[in-house]
Amino acid sequence: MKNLFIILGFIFFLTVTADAATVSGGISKMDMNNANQIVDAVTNAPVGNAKVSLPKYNYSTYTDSYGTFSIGKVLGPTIMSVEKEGYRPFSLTINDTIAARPLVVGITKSNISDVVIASDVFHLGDDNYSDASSGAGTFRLRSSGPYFRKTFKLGAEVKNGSNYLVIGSIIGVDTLMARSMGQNKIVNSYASPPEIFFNGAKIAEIQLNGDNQKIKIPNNLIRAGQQNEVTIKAGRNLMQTAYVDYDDIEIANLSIISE
Ligand SMILES: [Ca+2]
Repeated sequence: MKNLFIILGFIFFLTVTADAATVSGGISKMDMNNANQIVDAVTNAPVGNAKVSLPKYNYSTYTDSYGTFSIGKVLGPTIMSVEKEGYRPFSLTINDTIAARPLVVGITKSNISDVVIASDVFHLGDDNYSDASSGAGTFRLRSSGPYFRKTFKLGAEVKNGSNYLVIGSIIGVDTLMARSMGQNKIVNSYASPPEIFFNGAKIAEIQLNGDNQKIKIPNNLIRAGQQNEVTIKAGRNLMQTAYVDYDDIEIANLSIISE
């Protein structure tokens, strides 16, 4: 009997963990009218006329005055992005399981110091990738090459705060860590992580796929009131030595926020 309680306890624990996983990335579930809804993350008020897009399906729609919207059937991991004037661009990676249930997504008002570097989805790599990759099936765009580079101006005041590069969503990262976390089904190889550079200095490596990854930008690298540059370099397949095989990835929404 005692063993049965232990087993039941273990099952309960697993259930809680599985539920917790579905509410990560700013999503929570609600039964209200069984509808998907966009709300203000602070006030919980519905956000109407927000644009919701699934780039993979070439699909976009706008929320109604109750903030509700519908999306069709989704297969595999898919980036969903939300745009609304006055709010930070938001994206999250959904799949068939998540899309089958009502989604409530909280979005956050933008600050005057926010800098949107890219509000769309872009593909880095060489368009040569395995069906088992954590992004395969989701990739829609042709690769723009192994690098992304963008120059933008930052205000003079940003050095007063903490500054972060925020990656809205990233899919297709096939590092050893991504593989060990079950993010892809590749058996025989793995890739080096994509590298992030700020004004030429490496500030991060991206080991995992996911939403809203925040990377701290050291203030000493920032040229306040001047042009600054972000570079993202795709990783490489470390098991392919005959030629360079970049790890194909897609990124949605790139911005800099100051807090
Ligand atoms: Ca490749």
